[in-house]
Amino acid sequence: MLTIDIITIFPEMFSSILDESILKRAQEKELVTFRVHDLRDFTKDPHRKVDDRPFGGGPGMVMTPQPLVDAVKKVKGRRKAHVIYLCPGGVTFTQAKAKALAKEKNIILVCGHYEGIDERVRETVVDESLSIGDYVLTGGEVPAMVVVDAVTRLIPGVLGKEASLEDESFENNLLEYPQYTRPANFCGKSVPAVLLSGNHQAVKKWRMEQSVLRTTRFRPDLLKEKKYK
Ligand code: 4FV
Repeated sequence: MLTIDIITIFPEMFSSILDESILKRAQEKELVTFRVHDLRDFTKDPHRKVDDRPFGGGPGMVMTPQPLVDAVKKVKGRRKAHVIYLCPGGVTFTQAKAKALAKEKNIILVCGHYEGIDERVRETVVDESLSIGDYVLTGGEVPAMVVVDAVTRLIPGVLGKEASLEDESFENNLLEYPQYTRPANFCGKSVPAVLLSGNHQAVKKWRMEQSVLRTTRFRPDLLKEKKYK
């Protein structure tokens, strides 16, 4: 079973997403364990401080190494765990990375804040830095939630049988085909006839064509990575 530990100065931010819907049920089905840790519980600073001014001057504050390093070591204990720091400078998080992480036994997510963390934390306890995209957020909590959600739903048994992981976006580096549901006619807009034909072969062919068309139009970069030349 996968255990995901999260180290943050805002532990309460996670209560909402971890105690709802699919993530909640995944815990109830003992398919995954989430543990959220308050970084301030690990600081030796008498005022529970976890940040300080940057050496070399400049704006903002930097997260000090002691609380982060001690927190990761304590949370890890004697277990083998994959430690991830969320930051804009990290490797871009993708579906392929989510699939790889879903096979791990223990993941520790480190959430930064302010201008980031003391570099010696990376050198000491971080295995990998991940970014959810080329923009700057106020903290690593939202990126950590993105990773938790994308990874947990890939754990076998988390998504019910009705949900298929087979032909969703980024499978085969293709965007997903258009979806339709009742009513067949909505505000004068109908549904592509092939989807009402009952001809599964024709539906499968149409969906692949739509996926390639959409990917070509909206994400040609994905095709470059794939053999659909
Ligand atoms: C981020 C991202 C991100 C940067 C300063 C937290 C913030 C603050 N993390 N993907 N994009 N982090 O913007 O992962 O420390």
